[in-house]
Amino acid sequence: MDLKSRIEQRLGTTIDRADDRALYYALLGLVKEMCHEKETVKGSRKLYYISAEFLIGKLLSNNLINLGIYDEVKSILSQNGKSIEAVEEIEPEPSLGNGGLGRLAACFIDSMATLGLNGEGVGLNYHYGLFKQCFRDNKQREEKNPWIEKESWLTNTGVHFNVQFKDFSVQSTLYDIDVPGYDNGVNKLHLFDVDTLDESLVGDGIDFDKRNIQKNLTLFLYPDDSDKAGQLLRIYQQYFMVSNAARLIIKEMDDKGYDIRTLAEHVVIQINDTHPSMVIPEMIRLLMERGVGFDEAADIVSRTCAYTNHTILAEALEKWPVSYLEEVVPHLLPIIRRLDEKVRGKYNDERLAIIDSQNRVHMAHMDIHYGFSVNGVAALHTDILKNSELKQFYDIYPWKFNNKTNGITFRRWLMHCNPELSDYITQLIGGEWKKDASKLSELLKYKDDENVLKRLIEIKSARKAELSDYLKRTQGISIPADSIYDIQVKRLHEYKRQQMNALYVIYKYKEIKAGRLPKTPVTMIFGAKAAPAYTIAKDIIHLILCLEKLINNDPQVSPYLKVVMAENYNVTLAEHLIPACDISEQISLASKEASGTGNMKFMLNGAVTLGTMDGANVEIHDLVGDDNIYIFGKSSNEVINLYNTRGYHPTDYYDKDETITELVDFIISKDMIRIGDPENLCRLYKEMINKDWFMTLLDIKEYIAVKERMLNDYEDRMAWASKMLVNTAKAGFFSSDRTIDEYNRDIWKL
Ligand code: 26V
Repeated sequence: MDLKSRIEQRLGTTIDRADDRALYYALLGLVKEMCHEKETVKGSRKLYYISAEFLIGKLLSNNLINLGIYDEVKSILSQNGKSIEAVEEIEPEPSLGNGGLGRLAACFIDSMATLGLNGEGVGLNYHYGLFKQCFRDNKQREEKNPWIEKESWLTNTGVHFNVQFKDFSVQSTLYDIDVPGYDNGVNKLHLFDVDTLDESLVGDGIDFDKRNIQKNLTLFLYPDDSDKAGQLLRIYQQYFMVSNAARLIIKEMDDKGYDIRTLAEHVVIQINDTHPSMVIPEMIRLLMERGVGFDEAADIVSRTCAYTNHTILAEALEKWPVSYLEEVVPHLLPIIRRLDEKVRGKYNDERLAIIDSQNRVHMAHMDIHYGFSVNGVAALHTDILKNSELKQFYDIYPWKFNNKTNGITFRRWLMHCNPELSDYITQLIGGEWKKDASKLSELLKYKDDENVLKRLIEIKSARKAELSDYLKRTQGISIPADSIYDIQVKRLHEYKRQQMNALYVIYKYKEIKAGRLPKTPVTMIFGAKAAPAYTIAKDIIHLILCLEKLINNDPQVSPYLKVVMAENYNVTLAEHLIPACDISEQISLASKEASGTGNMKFMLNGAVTLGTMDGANVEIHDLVGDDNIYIFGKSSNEVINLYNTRGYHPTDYYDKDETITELVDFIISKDMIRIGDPENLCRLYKEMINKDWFMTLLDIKEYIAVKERMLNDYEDRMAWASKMLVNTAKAGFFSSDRTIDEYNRDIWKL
């Protein structure tokens, strides 16, 4: 049967008579059916990528692309007066991740399937995801984000496990989501759910009884853990995830008739940050239940598990109190204690211990001792792990450490989100880049070709017009399509320094007030969710929203400067923002951003980076060269030194530099207090001059100067377009196909 008939059969009517919702469900069903018709990727060795987050985004269009039927479906719809974009908008976006770490996991499963590797994701099926962000009174409010409908991408597998906690047990159900590779077979994402979940537990906003584990276990990703009940719930979730994962792995070993002692030959477990670390003691425990002795079990598991580190921020490195683990999973404690004793027997160094002197379990330490690989996610990040953060481990296990610079899937982040650019690239250099991204470098021969450069500018302008329409339609926000789009979108965190960008906004506002007008108007776009209990992050959102009100309502300034904080930044919004961007803000304090992956998406779509020498920015700089990126700020070594010597004092900058004093004082100026909440604004002001832990004031002057130079350079349109082209041409290295190929070559060996 042809595609059109298959769609209409599912609709029970003709396409022209169906509404967008009916079309969405028909296509959803069809894609699932086609995935089941496809070959599943097989092999005798299998990778299980365990992750608390899979920020998969909407799946319809991407699956159509990967199945190779996107263009055909699009044209069938349009021949019948329907648009694929309108159908896409019906799909709810699951918010099963926070940011980079979760989105990376999603890119990775796409690449594994595309490369035909036998690797699958394992995680949790959170019904309400992270949260939906709403703005009220210039502040963030959190609401639940339901995404599971009667018909969805989830398939109930009928697989159940019983998971035992201290005082009770719960039953799980495994749901699968198909992951079709681009022009290849289909893998699975496995999401476990608890059978006794009760959605009605959630009251106003995202409040619920954190103690009712049977009913709340898979309601939310990262429930507020600012109190003990929240932290215990995190441990319940983590154990539920890894116990199910370990059971599934053993079941699949059994089904294939493999001896459990050969686990390491047939299985690799990639531990995505420390959230799944309890899989180590849990797997040892399950092996011991099957009669394997402790030492042998520990050895088998050590040859099976590999750990990825995604951050050096101390507060993000998980250390669970022994007493909490006793409350939730007492049966793991004897094993964790023996693992710790083994280490202590070998090394007389407190810094290497698993259980520290304050009776806390260092999850990362357990991963490093009892895993065979430790990797960072960008060259600089891995160097910092080796030379400072984890130096004591690198000294004893140098062979375990390796770098895997992150990547992104070009199917979603170019072919899907920017089809016009994607098609134009194919027109210029052929379509091989879709399977071998390094081929994008062939674009370099057009670096000085005026016709090509003009076309790139046209495509960028079209994306800006589209974004402007989209924001108007979905959020009621107006932005001028003919301005410079300067975009910073990512989780809100002080180290990412959205507050520094806000100080630039203040600077620009004052400049315009003083009559120094930009040649081309500038639109500053922000998007960011703050963790519900992260006070300063929420204060920064408040600051930006107040600046937005002040500036957009000022008739003297708004023709030249617009500020927009887009609500509920998520994958879908990113797909609209990134192709339209001119200036990509990657301004974290050097040494703090492990990699960043937004930086890669922007670059691929022809934005020029304004950034510090941090994370993967360093590698972007190496690739594109000084002329095609704008770098500023202190180096990671200088920053690490400042921390070690306690050498940074914000008052040194605030008191001694008049410009800085004025910018910071503006936060609590009469104009701002009139719009905003004095409590939030004053707290942020004080934080900035007294603490400023992430050194905003250290780099602010250079940041402003370099951004001004960048805006100036934008005026030479041909020179700028050439920078755009070089960025796209050099982005091939950041394909997640390359990253996954390296994981497989060095770690998984599937
Ligand atoms: C977690 C937490 C949790 C407690 C409060 C503060 C805090 C701050 C940061 C984190 C980060 C957790 C790990 C993470 O998401 N890392 C991100 O991983 C991306 C993929 O490798 C990488 O591109 C980002 O640079 C890195 O921040």
